Amino acid sequence: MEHNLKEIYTYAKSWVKEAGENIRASFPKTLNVTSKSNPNDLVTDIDKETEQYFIEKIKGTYPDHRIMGEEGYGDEVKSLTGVVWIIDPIDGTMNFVHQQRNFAISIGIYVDGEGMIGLIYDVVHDELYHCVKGQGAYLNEVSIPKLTEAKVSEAVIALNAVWVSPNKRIDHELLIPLVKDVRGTRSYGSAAMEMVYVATGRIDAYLTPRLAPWDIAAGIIIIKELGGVTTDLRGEELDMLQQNSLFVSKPGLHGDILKNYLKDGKW
Ligand code: 2AM
Ligand code: CA
Ligand code: CA
Ligand code: CA
Repeated sequence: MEHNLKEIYTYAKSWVKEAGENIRASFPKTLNVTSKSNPNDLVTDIDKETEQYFIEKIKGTYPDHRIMGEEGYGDEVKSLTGVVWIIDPIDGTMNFVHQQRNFAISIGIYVDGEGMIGLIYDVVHDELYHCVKGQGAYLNEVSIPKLTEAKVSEAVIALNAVWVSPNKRIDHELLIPLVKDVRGTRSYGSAAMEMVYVATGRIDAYLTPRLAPWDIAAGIIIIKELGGVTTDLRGEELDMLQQNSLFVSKPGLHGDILKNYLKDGKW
C-alpha cells in the first residue's frame, strides 16, 4: 500500500481524542466568541486552537499530507490528489457556546479523492464514531450494525426549521409535504452529529440545502460504510472541493424521498 492507512488511522484516532481532552479542559474557562459571516455564525478561540493542534500534529508526522480546515489554518486545497485531511475542529459551534454539548470534531481523510477514513468525535460523551473504508464502522470499540431499509411514514428525519420558513436559499414550501408525511422531524444543530445519528439508525435521514466539505467529509464515509446513501438533494454525487446540498439516508428511503419529494425542487 502506497499510504500506510492503518498507521494514519491510529494517529488520527489518538489526535482526535487528545484534541477532545483539550476541549473538555477548556469548559471551565471563559470563551472568547466572535462572529464570522453574520451575527449567528460563531467562532471561538477553541475552534481555532483545535484546528491548529491538528495541523501541527499532521504536518509534523506527514509533511506531504494536505489539510482543508474550516478556520483556514490549513492549505488552500484545490485538488484531492494525495492525502487530504478535511477537518472541522468544532462542528456545532453554536451548541458548543450555548450548551457545551451537541458538537463534534469531524475529520475525513481522502486519498486521491476517495474517502478512506472517517472520524466524528462527540467530545462531551467521549464517543468516537470511526471507520476505515471496507472495514466496518465503530462507536468506540463496538461495531455499528449495517443500516436497514425504512419507509417515509415511519421515518424520523433531521431538518432545520429554517428550511420550511421563508429563507434566502430555497423555496420554503418545497419540503413541507415531506415534513407532513414523515413520523417526526428533529434538528440537532451539528451536521456531523446529525450524520452519526443517521449512521447509527437513531434517525432515518438528514437533509439540508448547503454545507461546506468539512461539515460532511467524515460523515459521508461513515454512512456509506454502513450501507446508507449519501448524495446532494438532486441525488447527485457530492464534491469535496465545493459547497453541496446534502441528503443522507437509510437505503430504500433515499430513493423514495428523492422520487416523491425532491425531484422537482431547484436545489
Ligand atoms: P459549524 O458549527 O462548524 O459552523 C448548523 O446547523 C450546522 O451547519 C453546523 O454543522 C454548522 O457548522 C453548519 N454551518 C455551515 N455553514 C454555516 C454558517 N454559515 N453559519 C452557521 N452554521 C453553519
Ligand atoms: Ca463555523
Ligand atoms: Ca461545521
Ligand atoms: Ca466548525
